Amino acid sequence: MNDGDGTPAAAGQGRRFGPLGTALVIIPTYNEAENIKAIVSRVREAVPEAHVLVADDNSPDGTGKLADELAAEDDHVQVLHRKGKEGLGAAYLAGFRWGLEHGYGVLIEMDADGSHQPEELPRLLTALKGADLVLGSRWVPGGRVVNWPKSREFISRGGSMYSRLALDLPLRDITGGYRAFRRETLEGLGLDEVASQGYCFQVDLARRAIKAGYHVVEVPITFVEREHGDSKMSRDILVEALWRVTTWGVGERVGKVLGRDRQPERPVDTPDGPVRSTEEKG
Ligand SMILES: Nc1nc2c(ncn2[C@@H]2O[C@H](COP(=O)(O)OP(=O)(O)OP(=O)(O)O)[C@@H](O)[C@H]2O)c(=O)[nH]1
Ligand SMILES: [Mg+2]
Repeated sequence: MNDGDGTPAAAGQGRRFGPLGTALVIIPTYNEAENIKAIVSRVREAVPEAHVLVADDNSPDGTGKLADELAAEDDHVQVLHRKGKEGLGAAYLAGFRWGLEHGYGVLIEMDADGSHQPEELPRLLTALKGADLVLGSRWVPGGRVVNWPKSREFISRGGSMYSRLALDLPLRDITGGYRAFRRETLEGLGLDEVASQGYCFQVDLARRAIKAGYHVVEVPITFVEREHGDSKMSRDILVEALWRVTTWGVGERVGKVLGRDRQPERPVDTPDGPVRSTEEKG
């Protein structure tokens, strides 16, 4: 399921995937005034046909206003102004809903701080032609991080490894936030129930995609540490993620022992593209 170089393998082989449609790059922002203009212009250059949605939580440093200026000059740029800081997960969920309502075929997660390089977007999109979900991955062969202290790398690698084991997921980078979803995949994940706090958000989306039987591919990326602005990562976010992942893992194991384990829903191909097929329907 996870071949590391973006080529379809295992679960995806033999499946026909529908055309991708227009892509929307969603960039959540909180105090990214130093970064927003550069990141949007890099996205526009790397994938000129894609649209950009900046999801700003009323940043005190005026990021939202700068984004408005970009939107006024460019009809491929939109801004979603949110009332106040509610966390990255909530901003993405609002961005996903906006993108689905507006008919986009691909929804992409990307940080504003330059850690996710827009120049790698074409590779993610190429991989998505043969997948339901593509994860930009630091921890598959060819993936790497630039300018990260060893301590940060240890926490990130450890967090992914712990999630992989606790949740039995065949993925190397489970907490990463550079991702491309087909719209049908997001529609099938049950966004209303996704845990929206901190790193749990990314783990929960990946977990739901695998459990639902979607074909998830990891593509190596070079993750670059932010140069400008402040990190929003905190100890509380890490502790909460650890607690949630443990709770999910224990819940799944207890479910298995009690025989409550459900078969995964599997997408089946039709001439119109992948469609959900569920046990209950039959
Ligand atoms: N809308 C919104 N965006 C947020 C919020 N928290 C973080 N973000 C954005 O989410 C992205 C990732 O946040 P970062 O602070 O870079 O988190 P990180 O990558 O784990 O940490 P560093 O790279 O060390 O800063 C950035 O674009 C942030 O501006 C929030 O509460 N609301
Ligand atoms: Mg960052």
